Amino acid sequence: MLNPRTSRTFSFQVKYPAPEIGSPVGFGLNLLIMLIIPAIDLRGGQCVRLRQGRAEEMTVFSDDPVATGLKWQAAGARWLHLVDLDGAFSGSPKNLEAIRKLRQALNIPIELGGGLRTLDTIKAYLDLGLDRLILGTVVLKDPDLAKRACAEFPGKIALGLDAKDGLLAVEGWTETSRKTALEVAQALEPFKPAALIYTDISRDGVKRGVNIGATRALAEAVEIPVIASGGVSTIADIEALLPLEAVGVVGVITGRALYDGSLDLAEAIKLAQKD
Ligand code: AMZ
Repeated sequence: MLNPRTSRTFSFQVKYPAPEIGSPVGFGLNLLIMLIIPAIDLRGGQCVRLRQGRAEEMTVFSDDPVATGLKWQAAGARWLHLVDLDGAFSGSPKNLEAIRKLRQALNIPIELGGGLRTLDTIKAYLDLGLDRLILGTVVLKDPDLAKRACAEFPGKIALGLDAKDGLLAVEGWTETSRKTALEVAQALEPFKPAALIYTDISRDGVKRGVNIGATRALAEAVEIPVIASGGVSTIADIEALLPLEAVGVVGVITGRALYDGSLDLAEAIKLAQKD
């Protein structure tokens, strides 16, 4: 039997791309599917990973974001998570050329965050063909703008809730606020953001395992689909997250583990598509 949360999750997941006939992501019933979403973080046009978001602890994994994106797409990814790190640190979009090229080269949907701080920028990136935009800093610093964006672009705005010791961080994670992910998510829930992307900063880029407890607590407290992020290291982390699909965790973002090979994307996708 489908429970309401599962069907909500399901309709969210099958929206893009149209499921192929015979695919395990077809309109069959009772499938529990979690999206495994590969991440590309851009700095100076290159694919990089930071440790716990610190700009000075950066590893360059590739100078060819399009090749990287095509690789994840070929491995079966159904979404790409893209972060304009220069944008997040500076407060306005950078890396436009790389983002444009990725959008042109890939046919899977792309979500983008980093430096999206005005309605005009949001509109410009949607016009570029990006499928979902992630708002971080403005959610805390200008919640009215975040609410307007959710209302004006239904289904297109995700909230990036990035927590350091339980409190949300903004401005490239260089500033910590006094608010928790839970209270901010509940305050914006009436404006129907498409998803909450919850990152435990202390785990991001250090492969310590996902913060299952905090991710579950957030998903249980709201009706908005939740995507977990930060800490994935091996297939065991994916396995540990799968039960959270029942409470509305619809996906997990992974970066460093894919780049260094400790997680195989195709294998993780296969595991997450089992019914
Ligand atoms: O790694 C970091 N220091 C970092 C990062 N990955 N800082 C911000 N971000 C990401 C957030 C979200 O996707 O996870 O940038 C986006 C938020 O950007 P902004 O400009 O809206 O705060």
